[in-house]
Amino acid sequence: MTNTIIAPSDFSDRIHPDTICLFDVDGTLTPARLEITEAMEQTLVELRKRCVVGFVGGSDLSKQLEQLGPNVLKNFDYCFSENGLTAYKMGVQLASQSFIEYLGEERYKKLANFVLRYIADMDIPVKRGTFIEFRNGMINISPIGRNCSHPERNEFEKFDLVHKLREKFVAALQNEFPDYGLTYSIGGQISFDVFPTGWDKTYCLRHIEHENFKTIHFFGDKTFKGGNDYELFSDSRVTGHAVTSPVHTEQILRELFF
Ligand code: M1P
Repeated sequence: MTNTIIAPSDFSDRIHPDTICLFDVDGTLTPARLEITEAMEQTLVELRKRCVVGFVGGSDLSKQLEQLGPNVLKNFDYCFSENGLTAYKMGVQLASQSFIEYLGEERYKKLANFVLRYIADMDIPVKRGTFIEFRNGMINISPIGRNCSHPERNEFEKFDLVHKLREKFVAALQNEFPDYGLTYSIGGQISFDVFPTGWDKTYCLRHIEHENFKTIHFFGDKTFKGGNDYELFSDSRVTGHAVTSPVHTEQILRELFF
């Protein structure tokens, strides 16, 4: 891939073809793990007449299809799932790397065994299923289990705020696997993501650097240090916008583009 010369795309149908807006999903385009509103959908349709539009989420594509709708690959110019480790441009999948290729089966097995033992010893009010979700570019670890209900997820989040279960879990992993070169990112309510250091949301910029966009806007709600939007928000190539809700995102878009 490194020697391939990729020509910039023609986005000349846009008012600002050299501007791209990238959006985090949970808390920025939609409420956490919930669906996009019609108003936001309409805003994005109008925005796409003005500039190039993409999302960059920590979740995998299946969750983004639930939240952003079944036509997500058509409705966005760029779809970056798992921080861009699964990437689509105009509906066509782009080449990427994988977590298991990076780590190798043996090292992954040790990590998974440690995680499952750690969770088995955790005393929390509710445990459900899918404690490790294996994705292309990362794994996602959840002490309660990913298939808990929505009320259970909200309860876990409150419980974790008090007991700092995820923070302690991450510290234990850092201590156990100091040489694995992994980053642990608490981006949502019930889990944390684990990926090779550098494969945070800035990874998605690798897919667009040849386009030579003059302005790259990024909107995210977890832009504080330690949040999973922090690295992209503070990247020197990016104009970052910290938002507090999807409504806030729309408000900033109106000020910038409409
Ligand atoms: O997009 C933020 C996070 O959303 C989910 O987190 P949780 O289920 O804990 O709320 C996950 O898909 C996670 O990978 C992602 O970073």
